Amino acid sequence: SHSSAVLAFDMGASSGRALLGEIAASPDGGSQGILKITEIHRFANVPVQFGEHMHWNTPMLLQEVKNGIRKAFQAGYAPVSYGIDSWGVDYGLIDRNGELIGIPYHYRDPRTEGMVEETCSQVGRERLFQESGLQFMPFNTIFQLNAMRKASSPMLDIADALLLTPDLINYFLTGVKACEFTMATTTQLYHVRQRKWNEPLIEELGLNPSMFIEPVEPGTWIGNLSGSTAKELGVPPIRAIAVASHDTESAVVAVPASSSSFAYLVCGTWSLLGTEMKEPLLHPDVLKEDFSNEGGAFDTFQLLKNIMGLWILQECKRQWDQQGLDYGYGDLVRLAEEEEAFRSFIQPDDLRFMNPADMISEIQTDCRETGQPVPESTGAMVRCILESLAFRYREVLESMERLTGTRYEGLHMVGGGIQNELLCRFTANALGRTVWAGPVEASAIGNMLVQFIANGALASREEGIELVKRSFPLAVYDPEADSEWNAMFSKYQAATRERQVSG
Ligand code: LFR
Repeated sequence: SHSSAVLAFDMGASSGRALLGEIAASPDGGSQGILKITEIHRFANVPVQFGEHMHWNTPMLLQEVKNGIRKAFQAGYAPVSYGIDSWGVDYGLIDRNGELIGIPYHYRDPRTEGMVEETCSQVGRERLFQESGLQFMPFNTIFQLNAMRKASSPMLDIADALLLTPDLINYFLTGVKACEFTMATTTQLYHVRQRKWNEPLIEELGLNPSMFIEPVEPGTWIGNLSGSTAKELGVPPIRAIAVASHDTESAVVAVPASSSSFAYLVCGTWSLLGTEMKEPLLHPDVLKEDFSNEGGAFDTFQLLKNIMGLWILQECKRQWDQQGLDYGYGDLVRLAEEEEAFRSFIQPDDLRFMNPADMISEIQTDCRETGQPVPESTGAMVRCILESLAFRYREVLESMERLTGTRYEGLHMVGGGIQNELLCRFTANALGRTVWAGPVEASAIGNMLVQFIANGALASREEGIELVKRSFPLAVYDPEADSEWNAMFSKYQAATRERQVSG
């Protein structure tokens, strides 16, 4: 029978999943289909420390993607294609015999310390912004590669190709070396106005321009599972589609907005707050406010800002888990609700929270240094993190409104982080605007939509959005009347004013 099912792999910094997507008949007998998603496989993604350096467990990631493909067929599904999206910026280097060189580094590896300053003094900060359009995150590919070069890494000498994470996994499944556009723009080595790799910059940094492969648009059919992969897994050689392989961009595809100008927050390990544009916005204020113009699907650019996000809470939870305190996220939220409100705040984007050895002490030290009450209990800690994030969202949304000259009615929140209902409620209150939350699996759904279009099962992005709206109900959070949130925003700002943020 004819199948239009697709398999989406969404790899996040803490877990990965394989979801099967099918356009199915509507249960109420309506004539229009709905998107049915089924979880096929889920796996933890735990970084590995090798001596001083932090790496991804890339062999495990490849294996788990294979397991996902095999399990889909074993469960009786027949996806015609698969696509992979993941976090940005990270890469594997391939030698001239086609083999992986070393173990891909994790973007939180400390070797990039000081590299933003060093690289900027070498090539110029304004120029770097004007050409790449990106926010200065210390882990951008440019800074990782410059750190390797400054260390005279012999790996660079033998590198023949650079493959960003989804392209790297695709290569070992298909034998095809490709480079997907949205991911390419996260490197800071892509020239956003010329729409090609920034060769002069690459050369000035002493890197080999021939490592960089010509990017393809999201929705490109890059090849099929190789004969050996298909045989290993006992599956047919299904199509490999380059989706919007940067997870943030896949998530944006699935935002169920009803106008073309909307504000969104992609909420996972990171919080990406942004809005969609036709062209990159390269005004000096965008550099000053340190926003990104990231390449998106369907010929868009996404003006957005990276906010440290739920990483801070994930790290605290990891410590509580290690202490044997068996809290689920539900427990943490309940403890936070019992605590006094607006006691102490952190600036989530302070680089001290990027990868501290002990997140709990880092927060406590920060509160002590800023003369605020120190959160001691678990609930107080969670409350401090969630309130601070919500106020940070307000700060960033307002700065985005100044940049675009647009007022946004509310905020679309998507991604795994919206399962934290307290965060959604706090956000609505902090903004004093409506929050529409959903879908949770935005990245996987955006990944599927791009595959459906590539395979001819959907005609357009607009059809895809309508499908999402019919299939996934939104949770609506309206700001509470007469809340103290508005008055407390200035307290947050006073407490965090002195703090250093990225860039
Ligand atoms: C979110 C994300 C962000 C990127 C960060 C690190 O998952 O992809 O967009 O800045 O991870 O790669």
